[in-house]
Amino acid sequence: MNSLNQKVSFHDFQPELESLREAVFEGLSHKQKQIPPKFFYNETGSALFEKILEQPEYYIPNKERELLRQYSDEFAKLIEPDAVLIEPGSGSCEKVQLLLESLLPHAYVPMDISSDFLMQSAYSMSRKFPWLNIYAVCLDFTQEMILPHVVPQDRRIVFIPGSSLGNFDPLEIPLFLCSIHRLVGKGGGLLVGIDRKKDHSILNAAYNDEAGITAAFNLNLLDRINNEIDGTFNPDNFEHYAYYNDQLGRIEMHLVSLADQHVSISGRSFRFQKGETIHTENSYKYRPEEFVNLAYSGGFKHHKTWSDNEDYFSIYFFEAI
Ligand code: AVJ
Repeated sequence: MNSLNQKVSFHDFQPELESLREAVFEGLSHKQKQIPPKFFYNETGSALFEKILEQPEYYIPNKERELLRQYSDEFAKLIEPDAVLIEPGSGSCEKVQLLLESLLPHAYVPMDISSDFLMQSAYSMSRKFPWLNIYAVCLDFTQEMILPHVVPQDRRIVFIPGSSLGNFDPLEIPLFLCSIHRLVGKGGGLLVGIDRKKDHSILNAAYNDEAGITAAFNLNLLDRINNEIDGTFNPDNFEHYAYYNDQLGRIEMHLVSLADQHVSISGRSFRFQKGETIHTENSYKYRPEEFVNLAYSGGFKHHKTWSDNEDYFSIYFFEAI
C-alpha cells in the first residue's frame, strides 16, 4: 500500500527471480532453444517496447487508437458505468485512457509483470484521473490472476488491447480465457484487440523496423540474463531474426547465433552452433472468425467486432457465459 492519495494502491504478487533462471534452463535444454516472451519486460525491455509502439512500421497502436476513439461510446453502452476495469499487461496504460471518460468505471486494475513500470504508470494515471480508484497488481498474467480483496464487487470487464493475446499458442487461448472467465464471472465482459492476418510484407516490416528497436528489444533478453542470472552472453554474437510463418499464422522472433560458441549461465554451460536460434516470441494473427471460435471455446459469447478500413486490426467484445 502507498500514500500518494487514497485512490491508488499497490499489490505485489511478483514472481521470484528464480523463475527467470528456471525458465532459461528449461528453455535452453530443448532441441529448438526457446525463452518465453514475458522475460522481455524488465525495466529496459518495457522502455524498448514503448519505443516499438512508436515505430512507423508497427501499425498496431495507430490502428487500435483509431478504433478506440471512434467507438468508445459504443463500448460504453455495452459496458455501462461503475464497472471494475481490469487490464492484464497494462504497461504504460496508454490505451485505456482513451476509454475512461466514456466508460466511467468504478475502479481500474492495471496488472503488469514489471513492478517499477507498473508503479510509475499507476501514479501517472492517478494524477491524470484523480476521480478513479486504482488497484495496481504486480503479477505474471500467464499464471493464475488474483484480485486483492479490496477491489469492489461491481461488474468486471477485462481489457486486453495491443494484440497481447497474440503471444499465446492458439491451443492455450481457451485455457487462458477460462482463467479470465473465473476472474470476471458469468456476465462479465472482455474487450480485446487482436491483430489480423494480412499481406506478409506488412507483417514482416512491423517486426523488422528500420531503426532497429525491435532488434534491440529482442537482444535485451541476453543482457537481462547476463545481469540477473550471471550469464556470459556476448550480444554481438547474436542477431535478431523475425519472419511471418504463413503455415502457422504467426510472426516468429528468434536470436540467431552467429558463431559456434559456449555461454555460461549461473555456472552452467550451454552450447550454440552457428546458425542455431533461440526462439523468443510468437505473435499469432487471426481472422475474425478464427478468434471468435477460440473465444467461444473459452466460455465467451461474441457480441460485436470493430475493424479499421484496411482490415489490419480488430477489437472484439465478448460476454462470459
Ligand atoms: C505485445 C505481443 C502484442 O507481438 O506485436 C512487438 C510484442 N514483439 N514487437 C506483438 C512485440 C515485437 C507484441 N505484443
